[in-house]
Amino acid sequence: MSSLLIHNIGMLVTPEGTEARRGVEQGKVRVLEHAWIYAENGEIISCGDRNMPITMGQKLDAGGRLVTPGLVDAHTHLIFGGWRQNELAMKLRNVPYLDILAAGGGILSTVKATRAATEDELTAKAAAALDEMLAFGTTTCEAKSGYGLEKEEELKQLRVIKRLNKEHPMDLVPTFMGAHALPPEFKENREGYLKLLCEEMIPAAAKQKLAKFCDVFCETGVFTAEESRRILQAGLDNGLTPKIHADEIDAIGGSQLAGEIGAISAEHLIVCPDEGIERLAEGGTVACLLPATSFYLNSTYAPARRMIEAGVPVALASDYNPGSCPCLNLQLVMNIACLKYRLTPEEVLTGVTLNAAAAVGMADKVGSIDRAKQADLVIWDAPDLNYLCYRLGSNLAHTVIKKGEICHG
Ligand code: IZC
Ligand code: ZN
Repeated sequence: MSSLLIHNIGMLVTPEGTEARRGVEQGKVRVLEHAWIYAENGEIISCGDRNMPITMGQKLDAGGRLVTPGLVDAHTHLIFGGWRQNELAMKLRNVPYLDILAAGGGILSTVKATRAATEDELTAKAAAALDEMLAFGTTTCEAKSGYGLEKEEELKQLRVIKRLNKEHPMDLVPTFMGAHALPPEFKENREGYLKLLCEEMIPAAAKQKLAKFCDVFCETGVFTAEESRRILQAGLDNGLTPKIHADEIDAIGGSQLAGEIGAISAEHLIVCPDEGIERLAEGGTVACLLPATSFYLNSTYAPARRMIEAGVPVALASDYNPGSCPCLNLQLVMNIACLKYRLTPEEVLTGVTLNAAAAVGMADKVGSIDRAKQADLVIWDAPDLNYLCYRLGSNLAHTVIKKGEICHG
């Protein structure tokens, strides 16, 4: 048996429970001062601010620092070849994201680079990104395919995710996103690609147990709400839980569809209409908001406060991808969520831990410092949660612990 006792914690802050927190509950967190956490075999046994257990196992002095659950990044496009730094000059000339895509750039240029890369190359590149994420305090992350856009190429990306989940300390949750764009081969044949997705690609990903979720980019010029419904229904028929990129640039019915089809999460929601918020609340869908993308696209910000007021659980994620958000730092996401969404530090913490875990179906295992959850923890170079949300641009992760083992710091 291995055990770990973290003592001399200045402040322990965590949401509680195994389900997403919504409404005023999103802002209620447990706070313990002068605290300790005891873990055995990678699992949290207890925590408190008195009666510290006496143990012969490993001891770690937190030096009076802040400790929170490990962060959960509920939305990443982790696996890709190449980069898109050439798009920066276009952005500065105000060329819109969707125009770059329509001209065969954007996602489609990453598709080219990803198809050209071997599984080993994609694995090495993504592993380096995961190292960086861990160093910033992320201990679980969702990862999407979506730069293959053909059966074998999408399965290749999903196999990389599976391999990294085994080989890297990070927990990865795989999402099939073959419906990320219409591949160039099907430019004149939308129906052909929809059939391929629904009848071959989704069943293959599900049968090979390479994906847990099915996601679709519901957007002007990409997939319509009706096409998205068909794709997500095919996912459901094959045992994949729906997720949806909705209302990122245009509101074309994605958030309404998310609530109606019972998606576990809806992503972006930058221009989500009131009716969409209502459907999300009714469907119990987590709003997975990506504030660093709004910053990077120089767009407006999702109506996060209205969502919380309407009882929609809000999660916050990085959207790490080579186009609209080449950023994997969730600390920066937390800063932007406070300043631009006007969320409180407590609401933000819940958004990057428990609600993010719920968005990827992992809230029974990670996302809070609760008995029987994984001992995924971050010791921060910060005295309290306010400080963590207030400092900008530094990496404040001092020690990152994954399943009771120190993996960074
Ligand atoms: O590669 O541009 N929005 N998908 C939907 C993305 C951004 C990723 C990309
Ligand atoms: Zn995305």
